[in-house]
Amino acid sequence: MHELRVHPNTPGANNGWLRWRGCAVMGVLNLTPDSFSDGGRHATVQAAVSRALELWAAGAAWIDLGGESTRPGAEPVAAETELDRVLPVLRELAGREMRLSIDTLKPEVADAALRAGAQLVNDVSGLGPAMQAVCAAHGVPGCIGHLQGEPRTMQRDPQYRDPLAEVAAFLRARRDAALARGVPGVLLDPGLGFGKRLEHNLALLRGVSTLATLGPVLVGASRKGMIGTLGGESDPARRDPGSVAAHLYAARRGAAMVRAHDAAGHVQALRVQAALEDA
Ligand code: HH2
Repeated sequence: MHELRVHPNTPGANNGWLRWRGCAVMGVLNLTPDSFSDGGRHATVQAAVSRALELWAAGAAWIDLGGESTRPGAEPVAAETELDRVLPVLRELAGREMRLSIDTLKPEVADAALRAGAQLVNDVSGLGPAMQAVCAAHGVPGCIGHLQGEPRTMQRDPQYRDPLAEVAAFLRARRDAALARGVPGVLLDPGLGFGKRLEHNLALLRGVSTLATLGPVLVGASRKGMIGTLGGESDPARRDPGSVAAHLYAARRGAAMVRAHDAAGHVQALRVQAALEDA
């Protein structure tokens, strides 16, 4: 059983807690022109809303909306640009009994998105003090992602002595700081591909059970370079089967949630795996 303390108004919450069995799916909804696998796919509010409804109907536990690509080499965008992409969609989705997450590095974007109806902050740069303050003020949980460096340059020469130990120490320290500051709950994400070479990503995936001793773990391998390398597929949009394989592995090691573009495929695969393990 996994649990996350959330705002009491979050759909499905019981006395301010979400509890779930097995591994849940966070569906990706990129509202960017340049995301590495689905940039420009949801360019109108109508297209984005209908994709969100599709992800939710497929069984996603959260819909993760993002207005800035964090792919390796991506240039940062202004907060206003990000908000122009995200807010109209959030406003359409708010009040529909869906759980909505805002994927952003910027506290001001998170703040505006939470006002517009999001109930979780997903920060791949680690939920630092300013982001913790936003989460605490709104009474919402945050996802703490580990990132070495910054998106523009993070894949140039990442270095670790012991990736699992270093990422675990970071996540533990940030978890403690966030909870002490009044953030109600946290998800812990090793940040696959965020300043990591293949060997680092593999060490972290193999170490999910260690990370899971620290709290609910979210794993995001969907369509990333490691899937392309391991699976021999250069087109990111064709990496869903390999993404499912990596995420099933993480789920067996205790991941509480996986972040996926193909939410329907992941929900189906996780259901079959759970049924086989229960049998
Ligand atoms: N990966 C991406 C974006 N957000 N959030 C979490 N918590 N964990 C991840 O691994 C993660 C994330 C990158 O994927 P995507 O959103 O598809 O691409 P882009 O950054 O190009 O928009």
